[in-house]
Amino acid sequence: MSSVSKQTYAQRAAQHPNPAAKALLETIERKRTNLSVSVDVTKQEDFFRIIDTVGPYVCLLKTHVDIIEDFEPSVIERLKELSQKHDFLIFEDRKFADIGNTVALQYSAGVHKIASWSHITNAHPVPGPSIISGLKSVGLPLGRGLLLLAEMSTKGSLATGVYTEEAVRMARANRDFVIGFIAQRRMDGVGLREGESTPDEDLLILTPGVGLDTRGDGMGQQYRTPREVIVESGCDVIIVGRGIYGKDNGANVEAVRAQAERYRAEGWKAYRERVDISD
Ligand code: 6AU
Repeated sequence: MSSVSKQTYAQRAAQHPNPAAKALLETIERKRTNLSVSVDVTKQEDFFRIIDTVGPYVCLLKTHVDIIEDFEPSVIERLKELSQKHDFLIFEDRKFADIGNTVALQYSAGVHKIASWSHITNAHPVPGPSIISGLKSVGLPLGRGLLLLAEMSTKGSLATGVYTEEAVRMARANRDFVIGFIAQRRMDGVGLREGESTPDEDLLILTPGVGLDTRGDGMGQQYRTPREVIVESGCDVIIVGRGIYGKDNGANVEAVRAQAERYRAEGWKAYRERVDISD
């Protein structure tokens, strides 16, 4: 496995040029957690209860704000307060996928004004490099970071082969703003052309499709364990949703806390195994 995956999060934080990636790596190291919880619930009450419970255990809190039925601008203010209180970054999982001009508007404006509060967001590379230019025109001046979906966790995903390679090339050409990928494995060396090398490249891998108790959800999602993801595939952050808040929108606070602690511990243990920290 590549040298970056053998480095500690702290070593990588010290070298990373993008402020959002640097802050994420520093947060991971400070809180000793590579867990990101995905809070995919539709009511403010459930959303904030889960966030306040998992907050101490996460480096990054992932949202889909467009599924909140009782959304109002104060949701963002509360989310920002909780991010301060618990010391985590925010990742709005918007999966932009349109032409540059449209995504710039979707990112900066509308009801949600994502760029103004979300440290990290993501995009499908399907439109080509112009999607990065559009998002970058908004996000770079704000110190934000972008993840490209180079692969997906779902059965039958079309994001494979040449598509994945081209996604990595697009990221390499925009390393000031593209901080890494949503993917299932490390991308170091993927898409390199004859004679090309990228020794100092640090593109982060954030990986959904993580679960300890089940292998799928009956709707195409596929789960692997934190160890498979972090040690065997060399990824950096595990993204866990239903594995933590369960089937009842996280109604049982103690159960949510216990699962968050469990995934944090598994993710951190796997990281220590990968970088060979034994103390
Ligand atoms: O753990 P789950 O299955 O409850 O939730 C997984 C979360 C969901 C998905 O929208 C998201 O991760 N996701 C993504 C992301 C993060 O972009 C990509 C992907 O390939 N698979 C996936 O599940 O909020």
